Amino acid sequence: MEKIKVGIIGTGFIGPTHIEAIRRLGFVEVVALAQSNQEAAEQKAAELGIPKAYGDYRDMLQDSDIQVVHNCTPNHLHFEMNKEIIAAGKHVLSEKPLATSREESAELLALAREHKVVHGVNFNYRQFPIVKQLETMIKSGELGKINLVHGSYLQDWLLFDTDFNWRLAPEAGGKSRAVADIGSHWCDTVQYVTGKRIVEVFADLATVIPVRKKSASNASTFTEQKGQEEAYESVPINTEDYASVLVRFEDGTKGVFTVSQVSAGRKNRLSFEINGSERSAFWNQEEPEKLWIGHRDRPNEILLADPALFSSEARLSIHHPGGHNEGWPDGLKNGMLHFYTFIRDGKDPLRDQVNFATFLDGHISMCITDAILESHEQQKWVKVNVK
Ligand code: SOE
Repeated sequence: MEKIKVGIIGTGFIGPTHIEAIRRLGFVEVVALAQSNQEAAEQKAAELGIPKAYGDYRDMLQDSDIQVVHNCTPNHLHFEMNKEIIAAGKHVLSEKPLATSREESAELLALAREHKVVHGVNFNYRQFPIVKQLETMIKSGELGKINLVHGSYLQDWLLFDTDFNWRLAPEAGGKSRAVADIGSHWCDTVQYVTGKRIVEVFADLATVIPVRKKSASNASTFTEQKGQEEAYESVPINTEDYASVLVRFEDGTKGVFTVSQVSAGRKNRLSFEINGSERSAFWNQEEPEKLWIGHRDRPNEILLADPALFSSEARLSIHHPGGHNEGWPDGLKNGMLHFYTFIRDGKDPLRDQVNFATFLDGHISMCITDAILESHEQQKWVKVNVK
């Protein structure tokens, strides 16, 4: 059987992780990548062993060999590029957030449906094996009636004022940062696990570091900058480092979550606890193989594997940033597997059931993000308006 042929746009932190996950599937092959210029594209393609390199993604969209395109670019490019990918008749797997507003994500969902292309969003945490296990346990009533859902998604890679990345600037990252970047994962994962949608939010946001020092070099995600001898430019920051959000689910279940990118020691700690009438469950992405059920009576003290804390020799043997343990590549592979099996089996995106996050999930996520921003601005409960 012919392999499904894929093109990737963007090869920063996340693009290569898509390529690696796809390579773990036998029936899909990455045949091309696109970057902002021909030289960079050729260099990356040689490094990653990809046959074709495009200096302009629009040329790649004309390539009739390619059936599926992954959009792994910075957030502000998602909307326009996703539109063009769909218009070119390609199936699309987009990075989150799907767009930078709910108006844009609604347009993308409608367009993908109209063109009948398979559409996915990389909400990869719902693909962890144990998260799936918890979803089936809740569905079969093992936890009883779900009363409370609470947790957080904490990182520390933006803790120092010398930490800088494109996500900090609204022009590239969008008007929301921590909420859209990682709060979106938290909401998607708990909605998936509980099978309930978040319908109302009350939010409090903060920019803990209002001015940052931007160095001349362009730091990529999770790259440490502190200690480098460089000239810095002071840049005012208008996107949130932190948010706490009260949430109400469609059946009245209540919850709350905190997101932060300035929490020392927390690398990629997406965690949630679900309290049901019979049992509770707790999961923490940094210990992906453990699902806690029942009662927990003391805090963890764990030194997490983190390349930033390793010697330069040891660093060569660790392939993902701190907190991206064994389950992370597996979850990503599962997402690719479900997405590509759907395409390979010729299933209908308008009718057949999917087991990966689609543009509808990406749109719901944008609606929640917009409601959170509005709630913070107005200091009141705001309904999540999914149209
Ligand atoms: C940076 O905060 C980031 O890479 C997110 O953009 C990803 O979606 C998350 O999985 C890990 O952290």
